[in-house]
Amino acid sequence: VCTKLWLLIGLLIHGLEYAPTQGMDDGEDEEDAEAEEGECRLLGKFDLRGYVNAEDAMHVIGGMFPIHFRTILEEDPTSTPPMSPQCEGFNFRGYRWVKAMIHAINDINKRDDILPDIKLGYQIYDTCFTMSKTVENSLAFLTGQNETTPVFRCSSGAPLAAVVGAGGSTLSIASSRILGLYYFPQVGYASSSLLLSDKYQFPTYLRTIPSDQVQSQGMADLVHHFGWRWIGTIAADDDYGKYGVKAFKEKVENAYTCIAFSETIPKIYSRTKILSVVDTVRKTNATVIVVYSSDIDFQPLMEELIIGNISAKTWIASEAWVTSALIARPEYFPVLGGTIGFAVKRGEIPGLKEFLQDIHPSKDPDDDLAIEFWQTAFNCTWPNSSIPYNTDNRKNVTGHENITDFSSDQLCTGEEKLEDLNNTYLDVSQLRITYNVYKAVFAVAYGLDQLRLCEGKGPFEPDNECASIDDFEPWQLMFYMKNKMKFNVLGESVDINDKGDVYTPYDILNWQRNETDEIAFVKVGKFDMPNEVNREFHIYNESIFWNNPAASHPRSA
Ligand code: TCR
Repeated sequence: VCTKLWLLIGLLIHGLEYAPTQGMDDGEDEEDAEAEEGECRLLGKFDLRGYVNAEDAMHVIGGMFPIHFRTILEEDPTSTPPMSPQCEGFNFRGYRWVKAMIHAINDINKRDDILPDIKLGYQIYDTCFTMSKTVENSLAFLTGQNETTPVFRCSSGAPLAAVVGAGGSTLSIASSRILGLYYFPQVGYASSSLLLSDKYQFPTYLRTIPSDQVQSQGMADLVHHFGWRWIGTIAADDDYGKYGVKAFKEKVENAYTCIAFSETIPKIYSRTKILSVVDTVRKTNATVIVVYSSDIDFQPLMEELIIGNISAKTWIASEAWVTSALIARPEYFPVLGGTIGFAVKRGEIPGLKEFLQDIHPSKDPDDDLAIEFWQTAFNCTWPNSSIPYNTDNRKNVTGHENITDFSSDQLCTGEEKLEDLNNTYLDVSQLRITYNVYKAVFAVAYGLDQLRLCEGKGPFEPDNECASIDDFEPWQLMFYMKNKMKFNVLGESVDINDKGDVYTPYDILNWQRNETDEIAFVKVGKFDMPNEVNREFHIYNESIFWNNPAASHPRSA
């Protein structure tokens, strides 16, 4: 089984990592004459950053999170052996998600009503918000490596039960295509693209965030509620943005409502393309604009909208940026004040705040991420550390001029106080995706528990057998994760249907300014679609702030 897996992977990525020694079959090559079957040679290197704790664990859950914003582009990769790129741009929010996953696993390990006496471990990697890293991570899960030198996932080490991730839709789609080949269960916490509901293409993908069919319907209801006629749309150039806008258009367009323009935000930074979007926004008569994009992709456009002094527009925010600290900045308020957006259900996770605060670079000198966290958060350099922070190599490659290097020569003392920090990482007031991460881990644990509880007559061929929790195949776990996934997390019932989808309600938020001039996300309504057909849309009108001189509900006629 291992050899097959390995050969297939080799074919799949034409030798990104290990491939069988050439000439092994014909035996003509002198040097390879003595090569044993299965001997390998190194083709390049993975660079896997993250957290692995699988010691004395019985089962390991994989995780993929955007701990960094991007990889550093290398210009000439053919003059050296292929090396996995480095990442930069520390993402505090993604880092909090990682911690939430670890916290969930710790919580499950402490409980004795779910998986009693079974210790779960984790293997968590950074996707750096890019496709190449995500593919690398997915292969690492399959081959079982947790260092830079891969081994086959054979008998050593605890088996990987399932994978939680991979963040954005485009990344989940990439990893799901690989994991799906082996029927490996995967539970997403943020990927909401409608494509992922297609079980022919993504047979093993489940999620704890609703599909964007729901959100797009909510946006369309919002537009109809206020009777807006002309709507502009802006989408990130990925499976989230493009399919989200597509669903929105299908649901909103009718004899009365029309689309004024449709623009996309480039994935690779290009000022020219961004300026052309700004130009469209300036010229349009539509006063209502829907933006389906992650915060990371939207931010460069936001900068240009500020420079271009665009105002008096009402922005409709998709879930991915509606409460993002990257976008919800006081300096953006002149443009974005009054934004109305959809946000998935909030949750409280007991003990998470304390767990997040329990971080210090001196705790573990090998914990590169904790050191980078500290350096970035307090803008200082940890003594004797060679871990870079606040670097931005984009300007070398893409002519990105706006960005400066914020690194400082100041040394960290270790006395810096987390409590003084006003940072997304520690903000537990808006746990939405974080809460989904927590639920996703519980979904895996619940599936494992169902598998464990099988006794006597089971579902598996040939003789209605059960699988054993001590030794099962990922596809056997998948059987349980496909059927009757209904369980409780922190008092809330989670119900994942046979398409792997959930239907959880959305809060409708409006951006207003509070007394201290910060942006407050005020809940002005609710959208609940408990299944494919029924829905409920409510706006508590009085409380909305409109960002136009008359402070009144725009007409967008
Ligand atoms: N779905 C997006 C990614 C995403 C996200 C987020 C990223 C969503 N919500 C919040 C960061 C923070 C919703 C996708 O690509 O599917």
